[in-house]
Amino acid sequence: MREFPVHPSEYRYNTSPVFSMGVFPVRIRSGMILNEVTDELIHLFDSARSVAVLTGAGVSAESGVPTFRGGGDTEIWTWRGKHITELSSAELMATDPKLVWEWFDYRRGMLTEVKPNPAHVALAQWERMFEDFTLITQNIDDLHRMAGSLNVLELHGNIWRARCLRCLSTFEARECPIEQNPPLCLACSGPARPDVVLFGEMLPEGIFEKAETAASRCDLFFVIGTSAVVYPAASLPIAAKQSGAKLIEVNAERTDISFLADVTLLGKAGELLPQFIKVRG
Ligand code: BJW
Ligand code: ZN
Repeated sequence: MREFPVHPSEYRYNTSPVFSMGVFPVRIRSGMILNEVTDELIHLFDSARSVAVLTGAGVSAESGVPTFRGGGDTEIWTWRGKHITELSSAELMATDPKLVWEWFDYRRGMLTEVKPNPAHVALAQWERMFEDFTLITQNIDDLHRMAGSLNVLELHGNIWRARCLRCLSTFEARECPIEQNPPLCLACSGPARPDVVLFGEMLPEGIFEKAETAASRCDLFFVIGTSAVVYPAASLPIAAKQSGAKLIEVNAERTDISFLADVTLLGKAGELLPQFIKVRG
């Protein structure tokens, strides 16, 4: 196990109310960086009453899904020399919706071969271990559900759904490649778009509020495989921490949120998450 100082707060013991009330009878120092799940962390996990998790592209990296901004030794999405902020943008949707469909068709093609990895599987198991458990994801790839997670708050939508631009109804659209660009709504035959949240667009109504409530209510919040630069998703670990939750980050490298985490677990999510539920020695 490697452990080294990263932040002055590491030298102080955390004295948050949650700790002093004795909910977690273990002492985790703020700002620790670890590269394996220690007995203390397992104890913290086992003692939690309410757990919330925010995942990002890194959780699917070991399934072979490229990330958006890299990190670890993962690939980054590239397509026709254009940047993600241009391709997945409200602006392109308004000016060239056919191109946006081509971009998502390409993405869907890659995803048809992809399966959940041990990180997704572990999170599906966690859901069954806690009475109060909320899985919030920025990912649109559906891999959490494929792994068996039952309740998933998809902040940025789902790549396998389409949304009608005329009547706004959403429907499952799994054909790949798409037969018609744009695909037509099953209810009103209007043109549909991918049911995902592009840059500059609002998140689906109610979903973020549910995520925020879970973040403010939980006593343990995990932020896993995200660079934590895209808002409002990146505000959730901050809200959790402000409400007194312990914050555990799991990432291949340090991120913008590491300074706030009680513990940053550096490594691959697929190797680290199963360690929380491994058979106790
Ligand atoms: C591993 C690993 C392994 C690798 N194990 N780890 C406040 C402040 C500043 C800006 C804003 C703000 N509020 C709003 C904004 C604007 C904007 C924004 O945040 N911009 C920032 C980039 C500056 N936000 C929005 O536009 C949002 N809408 C909004 O706020 O509406 C209100 C509004 C409307 C209009 C005007 C103003 C306000 C919407 C954001 C939607 C984001 N959509 C995307 C695309 C979805 C569709 C698609 O897939 O194409 O969502 S962008 C892209 O980034 C995608 C992701 O979900 C999202 C987050 O990325 P993520 O998951 O963090 O991935 P990476 O690649 O960045 O990180 C991977 C991490 O994994 C790395 O850290 C690696 O180290 C790690 N890793 N392998 C563990 N094996
Ligand atoms: Zn319609």
